[in-house]
Amino acid sequence: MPFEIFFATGNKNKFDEAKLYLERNIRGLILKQLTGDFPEIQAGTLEEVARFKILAATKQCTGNIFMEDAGLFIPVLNGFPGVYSSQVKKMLDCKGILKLMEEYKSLDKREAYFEACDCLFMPASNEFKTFSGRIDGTIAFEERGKNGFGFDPIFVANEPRGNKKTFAEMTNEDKIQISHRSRALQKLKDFIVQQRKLPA
Ligand code: ITT
Repeated sequence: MPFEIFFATGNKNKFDEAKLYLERNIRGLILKQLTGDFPEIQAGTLEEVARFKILAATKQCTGNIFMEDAGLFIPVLNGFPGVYSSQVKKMLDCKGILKLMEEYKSLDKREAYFEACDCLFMPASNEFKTFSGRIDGTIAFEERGKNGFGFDPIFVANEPRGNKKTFAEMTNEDKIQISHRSRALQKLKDFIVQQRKLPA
């Protein structure tokens, strides 16, 4: 039996990656995008932001729904841009991050990770569940690649072993094998499969 889940996001790239991953991994699932004006709070963690964001969306949609807050964290910059990634992308963009990283030449100082936190609400279980995923890597020395979105041109994942490509040089297909988003969605998938008693 086909069933629907809504992903409330204004970001088409995020939606496309999630659709590719979830429709392949949950039999019968149709992922739909719900666009709208969902206010974000400024909070200390992705989970707090994701939990807040979904409240407005559940007022507009009575179906199964999830939202995501994600960001790029750079330890040498005390986690910046982190929960501010969306605004920082608009204001500084990749070039601004590269500028901030100029004084850090060694790869260990250029360590970074992407993290995603997805918050799911299923009316049948009447609870909010969160699922997180993370991918470690480094900040490149220049922007490379045309695919993806956001900080993809400056992020080089540590996987697969020996990888030198930025996320923007990978196809969506390659990115979803390792990304923070698909790692969070894998946990969300396991929960849905168990809730709906679907074959895994
Ligand atoms: P919605 O809130 O509407 O879902 P958004 O683009 O604002 O869309 P987030 O707040 O989750 O999404 O993400 C914050 C920013 O972090 C995002 O705009 C990107 O710049 C960056 N980001 C998150 N995931 C990324 C990814 O997989 N690749 C590159 N940049 C990413």
